[in-house]
Amino acid sequence: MTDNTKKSGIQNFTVGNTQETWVLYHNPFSLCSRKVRFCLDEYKIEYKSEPIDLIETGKYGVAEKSFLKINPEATVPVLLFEGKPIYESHEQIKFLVNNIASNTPILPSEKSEIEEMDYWIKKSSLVGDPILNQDIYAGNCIGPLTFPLFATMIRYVPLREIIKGLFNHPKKERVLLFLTLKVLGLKTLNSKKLISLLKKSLSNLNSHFLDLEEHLDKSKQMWILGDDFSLADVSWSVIIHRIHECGWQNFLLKDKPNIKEYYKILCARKSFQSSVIDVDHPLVSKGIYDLKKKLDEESSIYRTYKTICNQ
Ligand SMILES: N[C@@H](CCC(=O)N[C@@H](CS)C(=O)NCC(=O)O)C(=O)O
Repeated sequence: MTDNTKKSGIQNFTVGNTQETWVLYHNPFSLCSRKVRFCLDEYKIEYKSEPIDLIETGKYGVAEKSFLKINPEATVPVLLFEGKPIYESHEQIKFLVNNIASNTPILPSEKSEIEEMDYWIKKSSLVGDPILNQDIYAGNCIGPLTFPLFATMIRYVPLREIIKGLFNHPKKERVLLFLTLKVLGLKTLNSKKLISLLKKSLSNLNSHFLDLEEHLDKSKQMWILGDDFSLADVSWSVIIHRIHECGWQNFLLKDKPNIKEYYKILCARKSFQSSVIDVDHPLVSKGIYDLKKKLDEESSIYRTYKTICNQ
């Protein structure tokens, strides 16, 4: 898959002198980290876990000097293979399945199935600037649609930790967003500019979901590629999960019975539970609880959701 980020895939330098075959730098809340953890658990690959904080989970671990040496872009996940970093989660999951010994084949046997799998992986990826190319990548719609949850989580993070990002984080616009969310909370989303960004993200994600709904409806099978679970399912699962965390499911999935059923089956999968559902963080739980309460009470954020969804 080509993308417009500077570097992706395996790099030609080594980090530290790790003896481990696989090391994952990741965060409990990060969507792309969840994707790679799901892949590792699904295919029972042993790895060394290196948790890194995002500001949403308390501090800018991604902007610390030691981590910037591993990924100057200041993002997780980063997967190391024999000490060499692999960038971009869609590259990491493919690299993983191509480089492990397995008794049962992981990749589909037919070329056409591999192409189909790649189509669904690409469609669900988060590539480059998350507010661009949302019509190509469903993953790029997710950042803006997570703003409400960012707002409820960041309440619990000390202001000084966010300010530190102004000095050491390479992407200052991200820091400024979190500063605004910290100061204004959910009211940030009352701005016309943000409402129009969220409308665009929601409408783009809805189109991607309609494609998936139609595909699942036609195939009448359990997984995206049919009877066999694949990386396409790994990649879509975390998007549908995030939609539920942020309370968009009542708007986005109400007319999509096949995705709802598909997600139920995903949630029953042990590897999804161990790598995503059960990987808890106190600030994630608090943020989800607070946002859900506000939506259930039909307070002003609920009305903002309705405006965004044109309801
Ligand atoms: N395209 C990248 C996206 C990585 C990314 O944006 N990660 C987010 C968390 S999901 C991050 O680390 N953000 C750090 C920050 O914004 O400070 C991938 O697929 O791995």
